[in-house]
Amino acid sequence: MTAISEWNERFGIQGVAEIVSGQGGLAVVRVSTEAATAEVYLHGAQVTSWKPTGAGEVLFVSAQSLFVDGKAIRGGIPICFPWFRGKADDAKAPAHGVVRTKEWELTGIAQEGDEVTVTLATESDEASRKWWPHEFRAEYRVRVGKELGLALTVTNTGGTAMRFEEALHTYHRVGDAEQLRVTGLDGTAYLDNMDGNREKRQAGDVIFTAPTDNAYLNTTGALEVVDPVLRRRIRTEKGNSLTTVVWNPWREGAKALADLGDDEWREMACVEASNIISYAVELDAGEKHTMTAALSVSQ
Ligand code: TA6
Repeated sequence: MTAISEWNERFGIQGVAEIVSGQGGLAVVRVSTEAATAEVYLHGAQVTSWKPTGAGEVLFVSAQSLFVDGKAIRGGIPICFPWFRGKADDAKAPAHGVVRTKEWELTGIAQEGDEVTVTLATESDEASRKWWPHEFRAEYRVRVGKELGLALTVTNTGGTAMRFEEALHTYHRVGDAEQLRVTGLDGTAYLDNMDGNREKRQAGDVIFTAPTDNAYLNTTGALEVVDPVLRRRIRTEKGNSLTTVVWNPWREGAKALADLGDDEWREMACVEASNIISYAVELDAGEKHTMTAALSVSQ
């Protein structure tokens, strides 16, 4: 485990990007420029805060979240890989894969004008091989500015083909989940995970009236979380992502999650650029794939 002082020596940019000890003593990159501030934990390469100048916090993190090695942070942008939700062929495997619960390596911090790009990487290891027999390298670029640009590149470093699911499981901070709507999915087929993954078709915008866990299929379009309470729209433009997941646990789901406050379901909505289920990615040996998502905020 690299000491925080060493990370700073290698990559810190005084007054712009510093690595400090964050919650639970976990290392976090704190970025601050004219355009925005942000926090990126090495744990899970998880962005936990992004505030474009003039806008409030865009991401939700639970007050009950754990910040512990081996556990997932509840909020921000967890990276799900190489499977989504439970592992189809192994109920004992950790949900959402193996990279959100471990420390990634910080591989660079670069400033260009009022934008700062933080890069991190992780690779297959003994822990990942326990659940998944493939060799991979995952590289993540986080571009912090007026927009938040995310790029997850997965390389098959093994000798055989591999198939994986991936998601940027973005928790949007919202004023009231009961009053917002998600646009960009009208007419799209989806699998309803609250109803045995029955296939349905979206009519109009997504509004939350109950526990919602939908996987929208074969959709590449941009999405907007339209929030009348915070009077803002959070837009997501996706790249190389063929599915979108929309989730809110509602009252019941929040009660069932130890690391989410009973009333916090109201303050969050997950809209997730992803490639899951029948749109999982297949890579031959040596091949790589990049999925991107760019977030922006408007009134
Ligand atoms: O993205 C929606 C979802 O897959 C739901 O099924 C729900 O389980 C949620 O993720 C949270 O998963 P987690 O493992 O972080 O509790």
